Amino acid sequence: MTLKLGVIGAGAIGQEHIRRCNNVLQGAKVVAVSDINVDGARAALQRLNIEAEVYADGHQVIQSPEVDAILVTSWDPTHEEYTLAAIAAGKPVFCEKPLALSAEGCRRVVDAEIKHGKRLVQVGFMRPYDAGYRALKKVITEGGIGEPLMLHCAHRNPAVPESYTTDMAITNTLIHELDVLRWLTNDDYKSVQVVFPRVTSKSHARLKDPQIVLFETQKGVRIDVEIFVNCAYGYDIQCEVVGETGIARLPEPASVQLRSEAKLSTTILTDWKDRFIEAYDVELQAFINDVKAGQLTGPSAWDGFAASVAADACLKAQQSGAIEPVEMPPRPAFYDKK
Ligand code: NAI
Ligand code: ISE
Repeated sequence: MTLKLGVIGAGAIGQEHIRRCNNVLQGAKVVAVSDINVDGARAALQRLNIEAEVYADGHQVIQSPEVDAILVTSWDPTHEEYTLAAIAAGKPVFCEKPLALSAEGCRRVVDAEIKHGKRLVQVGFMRPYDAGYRALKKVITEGGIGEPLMLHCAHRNPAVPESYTTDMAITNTLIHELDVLRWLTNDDYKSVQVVFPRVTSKSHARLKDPQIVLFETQKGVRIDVEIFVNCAYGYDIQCEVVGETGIARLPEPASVQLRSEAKLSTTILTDWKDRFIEAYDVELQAFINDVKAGQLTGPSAWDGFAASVAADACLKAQQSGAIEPVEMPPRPAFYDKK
């Protein structure tokens, strides 16, 4: 059986996911798309040479009897509403990060899913599907560097538009680390502080860039994450784990080493689409397979909530300059092994 997908939001990642679902992955097909920019959605489908019904309202996609499962790839503030509507319709939903703009919003999704009685939500945290992060986790889990003591991380984008604000460095960008570092270390955050270095001249009026986010975890691990979204030179994701007996680093993406014109060089990628292209393929194939098998296993609404609890504390720390607690409630049994 081919799983019929409805996609809400046909921008950058929406188009990428439509392309991969129809041309790369197995067992699913996009049959309906919606975007507030209807003409843009039509033009995108034409460019991709894909035929699908186009709707102006995302709720029409959710309600369509032709659609079995939903992908939410619209702007961050719309995620909660569409995910709640998909749960109300009893349809599985893959929601891009963040699940909602606040922990409160994520909690509403968690509560709705628990009330429904079965997992319906997967959050678009793709890094746990990345081969490099998986290899790093294996080293840690197998004791290759002893117990982790410190993590040094960086999340660098070449540039962001003027619509990107200081808080989005947390809710839109750091949210990936907030999820993947919990998964990597099997630990939870205890407190956080945000430090602002000198602002780059490449930033905009409403964005303080870069930022350094400092965590202490429940096990006492110290983590620093640099978020630098106008770094100018490329798209660069770094993660180094310092353990009791050694250091493990996230591998760099494969790149030919070039000796030319008296220089030794390798290329640095410039776009998240290329950096995580395989991870996106694997996460969405897992979603499709799991929906067909009747049991979701990927990043859950609870993971979305946990990341947003930490994000809320980071936002508070941005404002206060102080060390803020991260208060994570216990996980409901509903999310055990689900
Ligand atoms: P984008 O701006 O290129 O595309 C968003 C699209 O959503 C636009 O076409 C816009 O018209 C549409 N839209 C906005 N409100 C809508 C609504 N109410 N109903 C239907 N369509 C609506 O943005 P981009 O980069 O594609 O990001 C989309 C989402 O995906 C964001 O939430 C972002 O955080 C997430 N994302 C995740 C990535 C990842 O690495 N997992 C990478 C990039 C984006
Ligand atoms: C974007 O929305 C993503 O999710 C990318 O993975 C991230 O690197 C970027 O900072 C976000 O704006």
